[in-house]
Amino acid sequence: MVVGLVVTAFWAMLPAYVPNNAAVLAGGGRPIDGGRMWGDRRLLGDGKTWRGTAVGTLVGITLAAGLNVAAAPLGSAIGLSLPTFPPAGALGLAAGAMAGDIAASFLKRRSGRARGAAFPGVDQLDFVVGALLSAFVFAPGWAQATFTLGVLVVIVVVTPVLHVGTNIVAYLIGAKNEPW
Ligand code: CTP
Ligand code: MG
Ligand code: K
Repeated sequence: MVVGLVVTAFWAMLPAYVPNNAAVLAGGGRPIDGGRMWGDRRLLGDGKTWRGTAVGTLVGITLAAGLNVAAAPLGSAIGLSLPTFPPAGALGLAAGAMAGDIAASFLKRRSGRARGAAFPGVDQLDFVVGALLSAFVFAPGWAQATFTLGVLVVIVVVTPVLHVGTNIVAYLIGAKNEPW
């Protein structure tokens, strides 16, 4: 029962998890802030690019479309009713994850953290908060049905573990500059 909840929560958040990793692989090119400063610091920094953000969002939406096809056959094979993603829900999760990460960079720069500096807690949950908030705004009925209290609790507990693990792997294979 708990395993089912964890699998369902992970599935429902995949279109929010994958965009950040896709952005790391696709990143580069023009920064979103165009190099702008606020006081003596950058607004967002060179780590938030148009290309990374666009590719991350598109990958998340495409993944959601693929999950929609797989949900019924895979769900019946493992005896779970896996959620599918309406377009507004998929967009909300993917774009919201990117927006949450961008908002965190804004907070990092304002609090004097250089690009790439760790911000424990915020680094692990920024994209979750962004993804869930925008899913609830873009597709409220779907989000309420999908992200029940139990699913939300699992997401908040499991995501930081996944995030830390994924980033260590990304660092070890050379895809990321820092292991966080
Ligand atoms: N990236 C990107 N666009 C985004 C998010 C990430 O291009 N919207 C790419 C950048 O190349 C970035 C890398 O993914 O350097 C790692 O992402 P992240 O750790 O979020 O950025 P940092 O470089 O650590 O910068 P910050 O301190 O602002 O988080
Ligand atoms: Mg970083
Ligand atoms: K980040």
